[in-house]
Amino acid sequence: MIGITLRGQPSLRLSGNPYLTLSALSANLRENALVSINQPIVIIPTYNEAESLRRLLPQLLELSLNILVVDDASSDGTAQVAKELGASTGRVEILERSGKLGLGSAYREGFSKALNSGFTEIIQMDADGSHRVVDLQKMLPYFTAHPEFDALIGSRWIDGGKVVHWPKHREMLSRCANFYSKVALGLDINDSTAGFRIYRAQLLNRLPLNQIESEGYAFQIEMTRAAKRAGALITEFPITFIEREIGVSKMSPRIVREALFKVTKWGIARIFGKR
Ligand SMILES: Nc1nc2c(ncn2[C@@H]2O[C@H](COP(=O)(O)OP(=O)(O)OP(=O)(O)O)[C@@H](O)[C@H]2O)c(=O)[nH]1
Ligand SMILES: [Mg+2]
Repeated sequence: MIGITLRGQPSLRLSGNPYLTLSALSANLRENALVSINQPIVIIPTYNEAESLRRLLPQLLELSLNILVVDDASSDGTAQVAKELGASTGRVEILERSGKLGLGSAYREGFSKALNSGFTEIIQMDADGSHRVVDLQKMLPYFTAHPEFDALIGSRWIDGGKVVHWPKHREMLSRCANFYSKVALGLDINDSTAGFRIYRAQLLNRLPLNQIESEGYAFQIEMTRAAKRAGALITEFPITFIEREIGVSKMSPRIVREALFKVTKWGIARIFGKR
């Protein structure tokens, strides 16, 4: 356990991350003096989400949390917007990558950075406004009050959950994909493709993150599967998911094919008892 006092800030206490080094912590503190690892961190992957981020970041910054934007060289100035909005707060960090490397790899890098910095509650959230801050305000206290859960999934497909402004075919696609994953993989989760989640660092530290290789929806399913295989207790919390109003979806037929192919492959492996 490490205690550090910084410019009159309360002592930052750190425990439970075997990979944390003092130099990683001090680098983090140098970069961002107001970051407190006692607060959760929200990882937001972005690709051309400047306008959406202008709406989302100010709302998130109303809460006591830190933000890591993982931007893949967006051409619309997303990283610049994140820098501008976060500059005065000291609670927004931007990981700028060289090109569009995929959602899965953005989260893998974001997780690794958050874990190395010693954060204990790590949130995943889309930038496009589909995931509401008002839902996060309910999810976080619930998760904190229930330490028995290793992860929480903001779910559209349980009682109380819903989607707004989705065309019927998107709803059918999501419902079918989730039903197929549930049955084929025995996941016991109704929304394993959801990207609105909270993980405890203890769980992420136990997962073989460098072996998770999916990039789109399949990434969320693969993380759910890996967490279950690691014995995680996962709870689903009802959310209202809003179809994006601005920007362009990065969902593509290739991403749907990846999920279908991988779930089938994992399902067959499960039947034949392979790891
Ligand atoms: N860094 C990074 N972020 C990405 C990439 N692809 C998507 N994202 C971000 O991941 C989040 C989810 O992407 P969306 O395009 O909204 O995809 P989706 O939510 O699955 O699909 P829709 O329901 O159509 O919006 C958004 O914040 C995107 O900007 C990528 O290759 N790299
Ligand atoms: Mg979206």
